[in-house]
Amino acid sequence: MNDKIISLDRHIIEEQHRYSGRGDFSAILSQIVFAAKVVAAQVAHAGIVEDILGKTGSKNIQGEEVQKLDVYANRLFINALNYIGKVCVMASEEEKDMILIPPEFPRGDYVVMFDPLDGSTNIDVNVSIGTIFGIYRRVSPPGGDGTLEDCLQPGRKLFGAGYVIYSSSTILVYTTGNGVNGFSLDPSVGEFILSHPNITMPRRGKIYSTNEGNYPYWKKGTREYIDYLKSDRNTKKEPYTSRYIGSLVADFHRNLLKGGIFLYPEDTNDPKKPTGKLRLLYEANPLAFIAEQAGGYASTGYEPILDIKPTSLHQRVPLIIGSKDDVLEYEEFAKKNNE
Ligand code: AHM
Ligand code: MG
Repeated sequence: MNDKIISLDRHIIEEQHRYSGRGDFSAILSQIVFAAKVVAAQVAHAGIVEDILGKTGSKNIQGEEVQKLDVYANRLFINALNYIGKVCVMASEEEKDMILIPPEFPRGDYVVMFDPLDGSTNIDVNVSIGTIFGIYRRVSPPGGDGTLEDCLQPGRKLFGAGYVIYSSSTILVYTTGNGVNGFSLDPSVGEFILSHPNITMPRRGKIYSTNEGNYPYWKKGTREYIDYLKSDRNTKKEPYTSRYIGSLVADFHRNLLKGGIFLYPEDTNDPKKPTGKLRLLYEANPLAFIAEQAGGYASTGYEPILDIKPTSLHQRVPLIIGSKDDVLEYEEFAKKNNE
């Protein structure tokens, strides 16, 4: 038996020596891990507990209001982070406005952005879903409430980022700018254990992941790029493999480990998605930071995701992310034929 198991707690403490030593980030991450464990347990139950998948407002067997899983996860992350005195403001894909710390709790130096349960259309059908988070240092003066300026920092300023996948096993992947590591939840001990040390993304993959039903709405450059991947004209001289789960975290995780490119480009003819679907603050930025840390790359097709200066909390961006050479090649198509 292996008696040198590296738990997530140990890894966090070892990382902490590298950047500050105050333990603020470690405390935040521990709370995220706690909330993720509760979500993982709920997801595991979701198939068998009556009504947990039901609409918000329905009643459970005790006559209590039942929360939809994504609404529940959102509250869980907020309540796990708002009292610890390390965070000054949060923002969530599920909340219209930024989330201030209640008056009774102290304000800290960090800002947390999260998508509590991504891939919501997959909840009801037992397909992998996930949580995504990004952590910044505040730019507003210490002590007071966090501000919108704290929330609207470019991804380049991220201090740490990660995601959790709730799937056949629960896996947490995170980085603090010193490489990317993955941990699997061992349900027998209730701890995340280092299972994927120092993850690096292959320079080029052979998988593409996109909702190809949107093909008619894409710009010419994107259509030509996908045609190219499916042909023998590409660098591999054979068609790429298509894999699309429809949960960003799960599609990204597969491509992170195996190599590949994920695309949610802008839809020129669809007024609902003129700048893509995915959110810059909660989805694109944290995953772009992880991708770059693993040797990959994320782009809108025209500029690196991490360089965008956000202008609003729920801003959407085209997201092309994955193996570096694949994403760079997409940029050539996008820039040449951007109609
Ligand atoms: P959500 O935040 O409402 O769950 O939407 C985000 C999800 C991503 O996980 C996924 O990549 C994308 O939406 C799939 O969209 P589509 O169904 O248009 O292919
Ligand atoms: Mg989402």
